[in-house]
Amino acid sequence: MNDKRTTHISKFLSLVLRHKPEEVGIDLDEAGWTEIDGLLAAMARHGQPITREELDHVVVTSEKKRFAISDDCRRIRANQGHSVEVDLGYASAEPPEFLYHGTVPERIDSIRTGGLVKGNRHDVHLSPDRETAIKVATRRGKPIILRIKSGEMHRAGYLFVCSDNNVWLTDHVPPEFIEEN
Ligand code: HQG
Repeated sequence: MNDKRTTHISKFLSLVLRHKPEEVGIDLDEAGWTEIDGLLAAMARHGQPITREELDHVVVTSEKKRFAISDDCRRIRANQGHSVEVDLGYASAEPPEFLYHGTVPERIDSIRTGGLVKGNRHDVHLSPDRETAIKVATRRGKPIILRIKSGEMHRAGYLFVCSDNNVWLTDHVPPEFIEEN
């Protein structure tokens, strides 16, 4: 399968598994899972036919491991990034002393005032290293990398979880925990 088709399928799966399951008329359970057979049938009905092999290829080759397939191989979900209400069931965890967030110049004034907010997604997304944060920000423009005092936040009682694809999630990062450098 060529890269263009892989990316197209990945984007469509992100859409239905994170944001708009109703786009193809599927349901996600409370943890975000849906039956793969039902998903494939629904995609075919809505003019986006893909095979199980193509789906598996997208899941396995996703550099960011965006999707997970259940142990019995019958269900799929997005590992993070949802805007629909789901409880992914990740246990809260102790973050490293620092995490990183990549943003762009247009956003920085508002971040200085209000901190990092989750916007449409469930959580604020933080990266374990600067390189990943640069990649995230470059999707939107010239990257500005913020260093987050996640250890200090954790000690102050803020909760963090780490998704299966190593994205750190938290509810809000107040400005006093953000370093610009
Ligand atoms: C910004 C990708 C103004 C924030 C990546 C970002 C990531 C504010 C944007 C994942 C703000 C939100 C998430 C404030 C935050 N005022 N702007 N107070 N607080 N922002 O896409 O972190 O491809 O929802 O800096 O790899 O960019 O989806 O979040 O620019 O892990 O798998 O508001 O998306 O993964 O944008 O990216 P997003 P993000 P996927």
